[in-house]
Amino acid sequence: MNDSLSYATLDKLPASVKRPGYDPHSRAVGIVHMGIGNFHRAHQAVFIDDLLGKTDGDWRIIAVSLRSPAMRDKMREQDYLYTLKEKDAGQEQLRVIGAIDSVLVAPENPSAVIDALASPNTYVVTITVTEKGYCLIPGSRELDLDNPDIQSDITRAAAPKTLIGFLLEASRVRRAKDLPGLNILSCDNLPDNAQLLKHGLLTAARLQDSELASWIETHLGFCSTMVDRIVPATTAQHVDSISQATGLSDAGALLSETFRQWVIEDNFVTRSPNWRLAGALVVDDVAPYEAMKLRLLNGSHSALAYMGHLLGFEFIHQAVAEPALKQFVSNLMRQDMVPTLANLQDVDLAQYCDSILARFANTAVPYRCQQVANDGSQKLPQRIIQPLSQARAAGKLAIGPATVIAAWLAYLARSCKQGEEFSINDSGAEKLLPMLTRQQLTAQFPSLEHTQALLTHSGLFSKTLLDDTALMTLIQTTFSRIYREGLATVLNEKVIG
Ligand code: CS2
Repeated sequence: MNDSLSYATLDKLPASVKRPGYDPHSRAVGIVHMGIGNFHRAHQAVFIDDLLGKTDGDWRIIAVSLRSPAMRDKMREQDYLYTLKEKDAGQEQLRVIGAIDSVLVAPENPSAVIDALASPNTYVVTITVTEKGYCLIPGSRELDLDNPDIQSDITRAAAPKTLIGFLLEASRVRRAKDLPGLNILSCDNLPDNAQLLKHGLLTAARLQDSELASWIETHLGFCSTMVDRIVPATTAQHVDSISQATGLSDAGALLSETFRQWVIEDNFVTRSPNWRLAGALVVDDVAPYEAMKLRLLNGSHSALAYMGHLLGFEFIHQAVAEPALKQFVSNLMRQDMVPTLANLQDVDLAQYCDSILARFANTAVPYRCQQVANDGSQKLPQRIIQPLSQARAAGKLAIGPATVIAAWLAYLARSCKQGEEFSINDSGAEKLLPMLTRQQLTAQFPSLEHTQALLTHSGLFSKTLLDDTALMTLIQTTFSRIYREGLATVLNEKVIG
């Protein structure tokens, strides 16, 4: 039985494994991260780990789990150290990350989370709570006041439950103690992520106390950011093979690709780490970077997820190895998405598209189609529907994005098909499933009327799009053909030849 990774065993690591380039004990906390998952541990924590190795500064992280204790339980025994394996076809590096000081579990001890956020030593809050953690209505992007957790947080019926609730309470304490504000860096895959958070937070604050709302407006610096790194869910096998390679057992081990990117909007109101030194790009306007990444990378990822699943593939790298699907995604990026994007001087979009296809093909980071397919109703608006809408407004047919919507509907319908059932992990799409019961999957399914009813009920489509007969007919005929003849036939006809 191997020793476990911890401060006491760091010296036993083979020389090839990179260790923190600083003494973690000598650095205090300056950042609170909301929503600890694999993505945070392989992204923001790695940038901070690099920064700590390059310069002095108290920028270690207290990370918060808003739900389960699982991550804390895994990491606590090993002093919150963990090994990250960064790998692609050409390179591989194992490194131990020391940036995380500790993990708090919000439901167990909400006041510890508020104390951390309201500490005079905290200057920065970074956030990865996924799209649904913002508690917004996907179509309108307004705060979902029907969400029971949001209702509880606004009425202060119990300890905070949501990101919004914790930020409200922390702001109340900071204001009462006359402490400086915070830099809030939103790192989820949403356009204008920090502005969406600000809007939701102010909506909640105004319903509580208008003076608190004014304090938030003037004291919190909302920095939108674009984050990029492919980090799959870890399996026991990954953990075992990394532990074997380091010779130390490590329950927190994880995998990522070698690529990583962080573009941060300069809206700071208080002290910040030197993000540039950490390897991030600091810009005045992050929106064009975010649109580029959401539409080209995430839009293609979602396309591969639904279409790959329909073709029977488990992983994204398998889906992108299918020539017709690769061609479809390449066309989707170049023909449909690129024309909707602003020009960025420092980015060559053709190269960017090529690099995305190469990154998806990386077999060292096996990413499940189902992982991307989850929460489609939260993801599709910014990845597919916004560019679709823009293309229609410019008079283009937008076959690519329309096909992705048709594939999403076919994926939902298939989950209800006898003998092929699988579960849909998307509370927004679950409300569509009663419209796809076996009785409804008749020989005429899916009619134009039925397709339009599904899209209307999803709440994701504007009236303009729903009234757009050419678009609705295109989605319905593609949906129907995928459902009846199979995606392989449709793809081969449309894309090849
Ligand atoms: C993926 C993203 O699961 C998903 O929805 O599209 O997590 C993707 O891997 C990252 O955004 C890459 O930066």
